[in-house]
Amino acid sequence: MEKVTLEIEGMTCNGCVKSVNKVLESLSGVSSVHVTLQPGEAQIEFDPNLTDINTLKQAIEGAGFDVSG
Ligand code: 9UX
Repeated sequence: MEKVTLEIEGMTCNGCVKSVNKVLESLSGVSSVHVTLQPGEAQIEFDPNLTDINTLKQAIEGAGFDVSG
């Protein structure tokens, strides 16, 4: 498993946090997700054979947020 922390812009409430959690958990290859509002970020554990950081970023952006790091 590989771990990454992505900085997320645009989450303003816990509903947003839940949305981001949900889209990330639904991706194949993602084994653990921890999203926080303050700071706005997601800590993700994933299998690099099944997914990659770009896919994770695109899922977050598809949910309506910006990934800055
Ligand atoms: Mo709360 Mo976050 O209504 O969009 S989910 S601001």
